[in-house]
Amino acid sequence: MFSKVLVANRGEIALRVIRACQELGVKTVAVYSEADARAPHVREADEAVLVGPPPSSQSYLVGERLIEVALRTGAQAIHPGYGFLSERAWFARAVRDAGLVFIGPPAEAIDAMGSKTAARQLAISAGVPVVPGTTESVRDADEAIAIAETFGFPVLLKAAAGGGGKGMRIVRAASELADALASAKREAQNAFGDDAVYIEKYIEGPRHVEIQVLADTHGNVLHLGERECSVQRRHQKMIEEAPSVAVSPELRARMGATAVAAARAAGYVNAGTCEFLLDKDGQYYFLEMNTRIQVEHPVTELVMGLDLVQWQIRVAAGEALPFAQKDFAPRGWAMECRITSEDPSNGFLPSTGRIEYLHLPTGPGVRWDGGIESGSEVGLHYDPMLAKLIVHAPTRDLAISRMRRALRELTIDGIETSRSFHLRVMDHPDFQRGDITIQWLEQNLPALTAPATDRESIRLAAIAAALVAHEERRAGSGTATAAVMSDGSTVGHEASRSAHGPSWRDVARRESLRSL
Ligand code: MV4
Repeated sequence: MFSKVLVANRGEIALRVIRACQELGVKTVAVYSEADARAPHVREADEAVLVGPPPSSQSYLVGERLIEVALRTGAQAIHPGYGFLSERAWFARAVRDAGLVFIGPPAEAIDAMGSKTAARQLAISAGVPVVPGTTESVRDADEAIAIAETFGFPVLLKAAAGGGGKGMRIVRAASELADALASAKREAQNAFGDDAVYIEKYIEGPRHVEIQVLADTHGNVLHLGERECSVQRRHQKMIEEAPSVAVSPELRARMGATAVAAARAAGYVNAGTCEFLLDKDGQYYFLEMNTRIQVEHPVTELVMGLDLVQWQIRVAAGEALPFAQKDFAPRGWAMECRITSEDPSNGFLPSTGRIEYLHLPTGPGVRWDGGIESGSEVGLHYDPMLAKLIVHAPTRDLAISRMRRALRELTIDGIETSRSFHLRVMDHPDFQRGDITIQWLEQNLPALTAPATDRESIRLAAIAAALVAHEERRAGSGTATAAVMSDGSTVGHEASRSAHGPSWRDVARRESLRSL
């Protein structure tokens, strides 16, 4: 096993990796930007090294500097987390060339899956079902129309270098194709420096279901079942669960075998995820493979009973997986809500400021993977995801009630967050029935994001506003912002503090508990 690992990331995933290392008896080196000098991942690591100014292009993305730090501090391996350098083949290669271990797949496997057309080609040759379409980029609109007519409209234009929805265009008729192709190419060129675009049949109203795979360097490739990730907005997942209501044990076995075949074809090692579309008829299609640990890995950990990040590290150190495929069947139900610094009632506008107060949910079946604490400054330099609230319960219904309970225990004051949105989802009958597709969130935005107007919420808002006014008078500083609650449970923004006695927040918490 390694004696020291450099963690090339920040926020909740840096802490997640540090915790895994601590439990394995591995020392950690954190890296941080000037904006993160007081971040929890810096404090929790055994050592921490400043790598640059706040913009990630000058800090977390400067691969050569991170490798230099690893060599200088005596780390033997680098864990990239997700985002940043995690899926850059050149970085995986540079780490290896420096005599270090990249805790992730071989650079060749990242390359193989990085081009979406190459990944489709690979999938097809491995017998993996893909959406009807091309494995070459289209030359011009005439060729694209001819291809589209072989499987019919609507079709989807996708960037070959893409992923995550950039450079995608739905085309519903031949007459729209030329314009759509031109704009998809423009967007692809701007986003990826490559204007290659290919064409697929557009699948209407599917679910997004993905399969976790785990492979070692001894030829063992396992799948760890599915995650249902359909609740997403603009390609940003908001809620994930495992298992999926749409996946039977028989379908899980088939999709799992498919994911294993795709991973084997790519020479995959370490943790990875195969993304599928699952249509209404139970047909599934391979989309792409994410060659990293994913944000939503905890729901798989909870239902499958293993620590994926620890296994990433153990596999990277050369250990063989001691499991057989038959050891894995999901136990109970796990659900994750992404807590972001975005204001649901304001178009999910990013919210910035200081986290004045943080109260975390605890109790049975609750897990918090976070990167924030009271006093954290939330800015605009990095991703708005602050933390993940994850629950595990015997059934899906019980997981939903547990999530609702945990969300109500959570208080984050000082910035707006996605908390109230998640409560709305938990209360929505479509979600409770599991009747959701990748379009569901965006089709139901008003109901999921409008400010609350019921009597109880307004009464609570009035109580909180009165308490804020009281606190302002007592502190003698009239700078507090209004504490109008949109969801009946947040009690506003603290702008003044008192060293003595209960704060208005404590009083508000008691009052709101009484009136709910
Ligand atoms: C699709 C599709 C429908 N039909 N391909 C979105 C990003 C990239 N991973 C592929 N994506 C899609 N590809 C065909 N042929 C719909 C999507 C899609 C989607 C997929 C997964 C999760 C969320 C999504 C949201 C919108 C569109």
